[in-house]
Amino acid sequence: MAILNILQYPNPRLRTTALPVVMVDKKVKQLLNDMFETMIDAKGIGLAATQVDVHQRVIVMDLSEDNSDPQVFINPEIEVLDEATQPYDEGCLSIPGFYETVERPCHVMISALDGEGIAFKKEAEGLLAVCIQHEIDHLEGKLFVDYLSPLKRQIIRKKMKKK
Ligand code: GNR
Ligand code: NI
Repeated sequence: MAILNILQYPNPRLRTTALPVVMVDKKVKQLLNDMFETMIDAKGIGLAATQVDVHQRVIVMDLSEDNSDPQVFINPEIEVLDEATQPYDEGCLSIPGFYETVERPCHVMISALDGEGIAFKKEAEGLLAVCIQHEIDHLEGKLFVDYLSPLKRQIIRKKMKKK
């Protein structure tokens, strides 16, 4: 196990598009373990491989209080089930200290492979729906600040560069 370095905005590597995983082999399982350890250490509820500079479609998540509910999503896709959106104050381990409200569809169907490479589908609402969309955005090189006004994004970018 290892704690991996989390890329910080505005590192251009965060804009890389991840490629699908071809086979869930030992190397991918090692990555999943390292990503869980990194996410827990950073006190996050989710982590996309893009954030640790690995450009494969891999996400880990744990929405429980005590890290008792680990979830893996490999090659995830979502289908929007309801165009209605919900606002949520989002944060990101790649943009620490900044929280802004983002509107996203509130009801989606997730299709993915689990940590053993088995395909599954899961309906998501609430925090799971918010988080999976935030993480899939990372895999496509997108960040929550991209939903903000250019002015707000520029302010966050400048403050992050100062750190
Ligand atoms: O830890 C995280 N919290 C969070 C809060 C609201 C909306 C999304 C998130 S995901 C974030 C971890 C992270 O950066 N994942 O990419
Ligand atoms: Ni994030």
